[in-house]
Amino acid sequence: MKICITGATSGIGEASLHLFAQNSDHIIAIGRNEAKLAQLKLQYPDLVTPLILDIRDKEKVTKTLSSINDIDILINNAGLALGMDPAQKSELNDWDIMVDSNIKGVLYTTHTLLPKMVERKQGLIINVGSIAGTYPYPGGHVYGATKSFIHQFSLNLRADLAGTNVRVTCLEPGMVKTNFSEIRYKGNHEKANKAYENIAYLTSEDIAKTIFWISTLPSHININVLEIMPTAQSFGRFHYERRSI
Ligand code: 8X3
Repeated sequence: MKICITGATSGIGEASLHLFAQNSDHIIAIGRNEAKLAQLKLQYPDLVTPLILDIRDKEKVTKTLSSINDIDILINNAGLALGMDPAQKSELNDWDIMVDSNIKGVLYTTHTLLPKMVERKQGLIINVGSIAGTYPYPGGHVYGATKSFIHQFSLNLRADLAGTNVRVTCLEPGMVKTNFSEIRYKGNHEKANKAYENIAYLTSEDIAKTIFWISTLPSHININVLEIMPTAQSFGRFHYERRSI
């Protein structure tokens, strides 16, 4: 099979790449980290095709991917959260970057590759969403909203793809230890590490195994949405402002 993975140079994307490579699948590995892509190519010379690509670059993404006609699985994994301040204190530029990566990047890859999947009457798109797209939390504002978009976009794709044999899954992980927090807290190691302190978090490999499992399902099965959390992560109560009324 031929798998296209965005954000293939770290975290869930990289762990997925390793699993598919161990299965002798061919992988189009998309990322911005040239050195890491070169290392992955060195590790799997016959299986990995590295593409140095920023998924926010509409022209480059559409131009580069339009020449590839035989992708079986597209894993829209690249994305990020920036900042944890409340919306009213956050940076507008961070909002732009999250929208451009988490939403527009997914649109560019999907829009380019989807017609070819429909033509071939086969294909699977796995969009990596997040529990933050369903459950609000302080500081989640635009990050969570971009993942709500991914949730609904995935379901709407399913509606349009009826009868095409092309499948779409939105995979929505909770806390996974990757460089996610390092990026969210903009390099503040202390805050990033604290996020995972004494928590039996999910690992990239846990999610990669789930992605791989979805890819092995027979073509008559479509997982629409799959939410997955560490057992140690759960829900909180509502916040109430108490004052004399
Ligand atoms: C991130 C999940 O729980 O860290 O996608 O907000 S969580």
